[in-house]
Amino acid sequence: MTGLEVPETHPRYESLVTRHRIEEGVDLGITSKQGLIAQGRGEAFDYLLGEETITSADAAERAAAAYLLRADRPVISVNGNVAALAPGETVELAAVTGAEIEINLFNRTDERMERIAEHLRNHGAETVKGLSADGRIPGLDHERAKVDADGIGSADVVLVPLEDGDRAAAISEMGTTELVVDLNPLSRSARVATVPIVDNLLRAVPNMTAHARDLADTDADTLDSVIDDFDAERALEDAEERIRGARSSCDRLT
Ligand code: PTJ
Repeated sequence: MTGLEVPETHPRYESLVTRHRIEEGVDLGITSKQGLIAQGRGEAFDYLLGEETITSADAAERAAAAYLLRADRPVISVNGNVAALAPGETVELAAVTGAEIEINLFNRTDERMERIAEHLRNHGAETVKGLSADGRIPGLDHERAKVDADGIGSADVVLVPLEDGDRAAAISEMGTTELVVDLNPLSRSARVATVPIVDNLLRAVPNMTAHARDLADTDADTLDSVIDDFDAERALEDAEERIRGARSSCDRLT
């Protein structure tokens, strides 16, 4: 269900669905207007990547799934773009990996926090963290630093899709293992991440869930070897190479 009158055969179908969801998110008061700009930036990178999950991103998604399954206190951070683009998919990933969901906003207002929490509950979330905001990420100004002490504040692994570079760096400084979804392999968020996932959130979240399902019954040693085999530096280089040689991957897009 997209509410969008575009045939699925359209070469830019996924991109048009994404734009539509973000637009709806703004109308619903869950996505910020800056979220539209962030989406545009992401879309440009996605175009250059060929609007598909490249092999190294798939490996990153598998490693991220392994990290979430191995964690004692995993948390998935949700902002206004994530809530608009993949609410049900995020709830599903949390359920499969045993992660908490926490709303963590760059442009934080009580009204947006409440609306996003309601939106996530409507998509099946039982518990949504972020509203008590009794913890702080050190080194950030007040609003952006607010987290739940028993959520991101004490998590060992955090998945932060579409994070702003400053906060991604501050979370990583806390010693938290950070899994970042960002289509820009040059962004600070991607570069400070333990696992940079250079892929569209719309593809990355369901693919992480599929990997988590596949890995759910494997032993700790197998999960550790998935984690150890992943090379973050190589994944970033691979995405950059793909972007630099974009002409062939873009040929089929209009
Ligand atoms: O809802 P809020 O208030 O927390 O604000 C959220 C945004 C995203 C507006 C805020 O965090 C922000 O301004 O982020 P930036 O600094 O623009 O960074 C967003 C990054 O996400 C950019 O590097 C984009 O390339 C990337 N991006 C955008 N859309 C997607 C994406 N990455 C993956 N999938 C996308 N759909």
